[in-house]
Amino acid sequence: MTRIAQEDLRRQLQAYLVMGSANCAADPVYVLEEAIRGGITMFQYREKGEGACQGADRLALGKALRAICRSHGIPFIVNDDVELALLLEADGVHVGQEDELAADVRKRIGHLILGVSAHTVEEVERAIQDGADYLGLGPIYPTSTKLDARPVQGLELIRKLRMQGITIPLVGIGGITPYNAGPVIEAGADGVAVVSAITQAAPVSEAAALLKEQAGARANR
Ligand code: TZP
Ligand code: MG
Repeated sequence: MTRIAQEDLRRQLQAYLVMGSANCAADPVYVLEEAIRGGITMFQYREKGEGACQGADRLALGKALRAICRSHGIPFIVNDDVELALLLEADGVHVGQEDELAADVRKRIGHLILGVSAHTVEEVERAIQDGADYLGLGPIYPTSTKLDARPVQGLELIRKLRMQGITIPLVGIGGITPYNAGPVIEAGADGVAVVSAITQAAPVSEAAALLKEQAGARANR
């Protein structure tokens, strides 16, 4: 197997839902199904925070969400945990700067998709060298979902990277909604990753459809 082509990944990153049970008021299985019905293009299982499942429950929920993604052809990415990703036959893993080193993760996952969170040009360059397929940049806007998030960085880093000719697929995250997603794509991101804008929305499918419309319309120009 070979690594995913950048152009395929750019399309898949357009409307990226990131969540676990702690983010959902409703059943996470229902939330994911509705988000897919609305048009999300990629999913990350991020089972973290107060009230998150552990052990067998974490695995069981992962299996259920993985099966839904597989049946709809939506890439399934696991946050932080390489072992869980391999167990669930995930399409990839996403790690932050405080997690297992990206270069080590790349060795363990072979051709699978590797996403890395980065906050500076140096972190971006290192992640690329380490074998990242895409980078998550943020928080773009204020967020209350991730309590230990770095300071808000706005759109400057995305613009700067593109100005420097860095072409790796990029996704913005943090405080993004259908109403402020446009400028993230205009700055040079390939997509937007969201937690609460979809998991806390009613109806979920409509929020997902609006997000996809915003990210997709501009990305396809
Ligand atoms: N990484 C940076 S901000 C963030 C993560 C996981 C949380 C994003 O959540 P929301 O609800 O979309 O602001
Ligand atoms: Mg992490």
